Amino acid sequence: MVWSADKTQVQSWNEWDPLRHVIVGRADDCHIPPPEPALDAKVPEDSDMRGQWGRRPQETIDRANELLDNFAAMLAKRGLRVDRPTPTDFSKPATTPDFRTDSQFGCMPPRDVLLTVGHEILEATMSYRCRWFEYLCYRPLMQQYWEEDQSFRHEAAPKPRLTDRDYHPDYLSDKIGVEKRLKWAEEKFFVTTEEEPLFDAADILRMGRDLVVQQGFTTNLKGIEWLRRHFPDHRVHAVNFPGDPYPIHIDATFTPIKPGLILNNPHRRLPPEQRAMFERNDWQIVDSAQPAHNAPPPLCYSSTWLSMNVLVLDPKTVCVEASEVWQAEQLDKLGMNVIPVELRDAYAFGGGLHCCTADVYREGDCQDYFPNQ
Ligand code: DAV
Repeated sequence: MVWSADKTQVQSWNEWDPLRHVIVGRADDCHIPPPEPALDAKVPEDSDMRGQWGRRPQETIDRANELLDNFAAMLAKRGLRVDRPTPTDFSKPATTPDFRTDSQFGCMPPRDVLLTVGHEILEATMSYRCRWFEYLCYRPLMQQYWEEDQSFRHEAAPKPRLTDRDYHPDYLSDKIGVEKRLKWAEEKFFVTTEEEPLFDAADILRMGRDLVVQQGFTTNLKGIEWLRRHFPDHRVHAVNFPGDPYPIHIDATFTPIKPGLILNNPHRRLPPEQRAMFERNDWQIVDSAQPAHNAPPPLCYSSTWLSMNVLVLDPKTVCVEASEVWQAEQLDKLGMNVIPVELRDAYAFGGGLHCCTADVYREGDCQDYFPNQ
């Protein structure tokens, strides 16, 4: 099928084929949400965010929006169609019959919420209470795509209850210590329980017929099983990364660049038995370069490894955050054309270049990159 900018088509099977249509998030009205079990487990114990919540300062919102707008404009200039979400009022509490939390979060990272697989966009269950209603920011776009593309399948995973039974109480302390966290991660003891299926879309890598899904704080085994039954034509692989004391989202840990090449965070290596599938199919798993920074920017949930959170535009071209010189150098040496994009002042709003985007259309069809299973 030939892509044209005037005709909406939803399609994306992987993380690397030529990207033509994309959603870029916004920083408007972003809040630091009040404490809640799953969120607290992710905030590092020495973080400046502990105990803080409320609307982020306006000048930081304006700066983040400036960077996101520039990124969107650069993509548009390269001929991509770029859509933006419609922020809701994140100061409002999120309330269901099962829980209440006093504010919501934002809509900077569409990658966390929307999973595009082929002609389908699936809204993830999410696993934080403050993010339960975030899909609403994308509904105007989903409705538009649904009207304009007869093949588009708009799906939503079952909304979770998110009662206290979804979270292990052992994680409700800010004095666990990194050593114990690493031991728990190794034992696959995460903050979320197996009460009901839970997943964030950013825990999933799309690699043609194969979906690679990280089990961690935001995605549990029932979530992975739900995906397996929902995508019966795919092979769904559960992976985990024992070196990560705060495992949420796979996109600062394991980053596919093109068929046959994937970067792995050297502090969070894929366990040997899980590497076999890649090795059997001649995929190279390369240790990623070191981040350029020793610490994340202020009031940021994510680690310095957002250096790896790159956006692949096609198998020869990749967007890398402008200050991440080591990551850029490595990708250049691996034969990629690197486009530097300034985004660091927006990291605190929900992540890097991969997080703040979601695929609507990539060229190419569904291929089998792992015929030797
Ligand atoms: O390393 O803090 C960030 C992932 C954001 N989607 C990290 C993971």
